[in-house]
Amino acid sequence: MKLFLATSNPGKLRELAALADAAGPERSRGEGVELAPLRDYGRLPRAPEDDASFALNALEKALHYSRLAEGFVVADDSGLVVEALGGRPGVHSARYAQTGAALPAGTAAADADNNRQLLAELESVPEEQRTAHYICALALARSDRLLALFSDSCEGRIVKEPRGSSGFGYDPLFYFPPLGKTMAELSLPDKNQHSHRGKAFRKLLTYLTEHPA
Ligand code: ITT
Repeated sequence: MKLFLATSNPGKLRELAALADAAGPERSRGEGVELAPLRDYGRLPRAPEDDASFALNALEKALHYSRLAEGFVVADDSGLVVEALGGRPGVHSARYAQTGAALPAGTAAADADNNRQLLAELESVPEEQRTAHYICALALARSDRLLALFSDSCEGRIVKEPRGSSGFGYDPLFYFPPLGKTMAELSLPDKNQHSHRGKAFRKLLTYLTEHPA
């Protein structure tokens, strides 16, 4: 079964592709799940992404691209929620640095800019109050019809200096206590085993097994 991924984020694509490979054919009635980037994604009109929740954004994205492309479309909306910051960056995780002083107006936020912004905002926050979690919402749609929504989270803490070079986004700052490492110090299979995205994707696989096309 083929699923088209509506994302421009190479980190998400890498992780989701590895998750589909790891699932193997036995997870979906002998067919296997094949993921492919949405054709001509860069040339399609962008989906609105201005909702107040990850779930609504994922649903909007999946629905939008399912109108423009053939087949099953999966959209991922995800981000980092930091308790001491009242839930920020939240749904604005990809462009967090644009909201602060770290970037001149109109400049796209890179991961390093976002991480700098996060460290600056948490500068005076003590370790025990630096709790955070990642959230991932995955929506499945086809031909202008929403089929399902899956979401999950992953709990951690924001460290004071970046560590590790794997992963993407906030991973060098996101410490995962059960493994004693930041997400950027984990191998891809280890991150996928514990991450918000890995857990949400496995729910999607279970759904596909139970609802064969
Ligand atoms: P698409 O909308 O094209 O999928 P995007 O990067 O704009 O790409 P989002 O709006 O969902 O996607 O924002 C996700 C941001 O949240 C991402 O850019 C990271 O900054 C952060 N994020 C999400 N999952 C993460 C993860 O597993 N590790 C680190 N950062 C993550």
